[in-house]
Amino acid sequence: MRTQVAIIGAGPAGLLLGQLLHHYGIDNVVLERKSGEYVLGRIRAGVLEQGTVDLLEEVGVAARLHREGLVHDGIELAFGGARHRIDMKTATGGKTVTIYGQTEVTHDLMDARSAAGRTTVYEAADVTIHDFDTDRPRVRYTKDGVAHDLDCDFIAGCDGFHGVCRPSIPADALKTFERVYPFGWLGILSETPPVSPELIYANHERGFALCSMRSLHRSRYYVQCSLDDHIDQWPDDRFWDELKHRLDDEAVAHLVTGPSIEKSIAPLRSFVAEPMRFGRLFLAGDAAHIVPPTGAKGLNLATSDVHYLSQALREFYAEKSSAGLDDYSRRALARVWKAERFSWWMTSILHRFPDTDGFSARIQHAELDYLVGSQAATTSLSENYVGLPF
Ligand code: RFL
Ligand code: PHB
Repeated sequence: MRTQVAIIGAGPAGLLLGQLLHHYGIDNVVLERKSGEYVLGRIRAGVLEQGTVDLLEEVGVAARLHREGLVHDGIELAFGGARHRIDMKTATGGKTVTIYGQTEVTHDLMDARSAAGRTTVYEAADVTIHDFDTDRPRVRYTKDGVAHDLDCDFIAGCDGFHGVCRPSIPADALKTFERVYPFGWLGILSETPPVSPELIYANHERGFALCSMRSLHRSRYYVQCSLDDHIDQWPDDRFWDELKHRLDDEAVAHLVTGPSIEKSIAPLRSFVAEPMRFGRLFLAGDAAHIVPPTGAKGLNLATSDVHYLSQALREFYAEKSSAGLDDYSRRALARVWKAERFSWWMTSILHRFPDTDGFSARIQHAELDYLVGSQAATTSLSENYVGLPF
């Protein structure tokens, strides 16, 4: 088989890149290790920046998002027993975020890809990438026990943090930067109405908590937990009790509890690999960088990466210019590092760290108090949360 761009990974980065390239008339094949159902079963992001929504619109996959997504104008910060609203729409001159699950985005992109008639190989095993330091890269994989070769012009490594593309780059050609946080997030999904119309980010002496949602009848809640915790130690009752401890009285009075339909623990990490290109291999999304989820930036960064990459590939095919490809890593990383900074900062002001003492707890409170009291600080938080321009 031959294609112009071989895309490894059918997460949001790979599928959106495939759709953008299709839109520009560039042939592409997506290879995914798991089944389509497995990919759709992963409960992950929920907050889409305006730029992400715009890009989905550009490729014609935003109809259901506009029908079912919830537009949020702000968030609430809870600390010291009270809640404070951050009016992001006013602070940013009209920008908002949309609550629409990553699962739904993936679903819509899968449907669009089938409709476009582009090839996706699910359950592609043993994917390996070759000769990407030449003009004739090649991908090998096995499907149903049969080995296949895919020749291509470029390889897009959209295969997430644990994928095969980044580790295939010679170690001395990559520089990596990492912070591993000493806690995780325990998350549950439940068929209950959200406790409040907007997301609540809570700083509490027992640890961080987040009240999010997927719709008006489906809630997503998180509590900071220990890295040693196992979900078996967290029956639903214990989860709801812990969440109530970390919320203000009014939220507790409104909280509707119910059985969890999904429960998982995610570790928190910051990670960046530089550069995001080696020869004709380009990394995008979690394959190149990870942010802790506190800033709701992971999926949105995957989106901005593939926006830059699709533009560069379009320029290459339409104008025979490599300028965009040569500038891809620099351009993407400039935005990545700003989101890394924001996500690290949100994590640091909202969580309880093992060395959080009276001094650092008061510094956190002072920072949160300043955030809700100063227009300048509110604007800074808001413009990062709704998403910096592409
Ligand atoms: P993905 O989604 O991991 O997709 C990579 C795909 O590659 C496949 N793959 C391979 N395929 C073939 N061969 C191989 N050798 C392969 N190895 C891997 C995988 O099976 C997979 O299908 O990466 P992508 O596309 O870069 O997308 C990134 C996002 O998924 C991620 O950044 C976000 O989910 C992060 N995130 C959030 N981001 C936001 O923007 N807003 C949020 O509100 C938000 N909340 C979250 C989050 C992530 C979370 N977890 C679980 C880490 C909340 C949580 C709890
Ligand atoms: C989510 O709804 O899963 C979610 C929302 C906001 C975040 C992280 C996760 O910051």
